[in-house]
Amino acid sequence: MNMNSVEKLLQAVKGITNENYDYDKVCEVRNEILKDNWKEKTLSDIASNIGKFEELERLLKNDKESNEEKCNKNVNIIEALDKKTEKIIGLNIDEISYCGDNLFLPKFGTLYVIGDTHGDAESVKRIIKRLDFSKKIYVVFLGDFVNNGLNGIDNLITVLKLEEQFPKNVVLLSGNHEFRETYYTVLNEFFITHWDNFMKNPTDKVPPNHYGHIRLELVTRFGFKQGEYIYDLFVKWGRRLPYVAFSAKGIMMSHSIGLAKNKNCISFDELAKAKKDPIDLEYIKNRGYEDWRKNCDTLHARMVNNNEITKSLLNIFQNCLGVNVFVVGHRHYRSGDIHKEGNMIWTDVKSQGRFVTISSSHEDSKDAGHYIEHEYEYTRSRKTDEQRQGRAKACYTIFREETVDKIDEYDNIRDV
Ligand SMILES: [Mn+2]
Repeated sequence: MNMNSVEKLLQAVKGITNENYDYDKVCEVRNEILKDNWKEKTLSDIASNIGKFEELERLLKNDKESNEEKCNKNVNIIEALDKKTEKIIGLNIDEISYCGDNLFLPKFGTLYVIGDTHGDAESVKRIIKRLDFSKKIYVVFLGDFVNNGLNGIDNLITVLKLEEQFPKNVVLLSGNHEFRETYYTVLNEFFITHWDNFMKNPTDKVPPNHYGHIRLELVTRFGFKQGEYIYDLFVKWGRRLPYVAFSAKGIMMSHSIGLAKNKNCISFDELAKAKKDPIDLEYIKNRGYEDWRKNCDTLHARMVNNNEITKSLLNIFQNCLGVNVFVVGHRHYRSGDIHKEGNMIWTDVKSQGRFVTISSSHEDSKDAGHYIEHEYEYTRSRKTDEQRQGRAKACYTIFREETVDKIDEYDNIRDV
């Protein structure tokens, strides 16, 4: 968005409070701004972005080839695991193995898990600087690479380049943001959800200019046609990504954890096929992202969107798959909390436990925008409420031992 547009929006929203908030007025300005920004740009307009356009196009296309190659060749791992009683701890592999929508990591080597980064390329680069690829390490990103933060394009380029450079060490999982969203939901999030959140908990930052969306970002930086072309590549890439990683150390890593209603067991095979489920694909295509996120009861939809992780849900995964500890993203404002049991009412926050929620975007990063600050602040502002206590800061996790049976605040959690 250029300065002129930002100024126009600021003018329009100036003086708006909870009492006189007028959605139609904001929409009117929104439409004017979009009209200005979304007209076809000439090549000279996008000259400064042309290197990035080509780079992102190449990375998203290359990943297609390598992903298709990687998957499907290890299906026998899943058959063997589903038959074993010890499950994941008994897995004996010496390299990353992709099986359908799952992937498996060896027991030996240090494992780094990075949570939601939401367009925050700066925080991602800060973490990458601390990784020593001359040692045997594995790096797992838990998805949600774009939206809300301000630099989704650079964030995608950064993680895709890292994966390209170190394919034997780096894995990218999908979250609930690696999907096609209609302009309706994009704008709804941009102008309504964030605005409402801001009004409930105002800070000195101006909200509409401090949230990004990858579809708007691509169109604004590359022009409408080129932006939509990359968006299409991005959406296809998101659908191909695996979404659950298991380490033979005994760790399960995923954007969130969930099961369809009335389900009380799970297998590696079901997890491996969930993103190819035609019902899931049709639902998102016909009903749209928002409806899919809230109402679709497929395994995949629940696995990446669920916000209610309970003790009994974790017990199902522990008993059926042999997982000891769980690392998830998605719940940004609970970042850094380690739970002994795993419970939506969050009464069991401990310094040691089997379940941790991590978000890896630092609120002071220039690419983080206003979103993450707001998310973390939500937890901190409720320090008097026992159920709302927690670290609520950007972090990632490290697991060094061959077998992991708990997560420890001091051994495993690092600040970004
Ligand atoms: Mn998420």
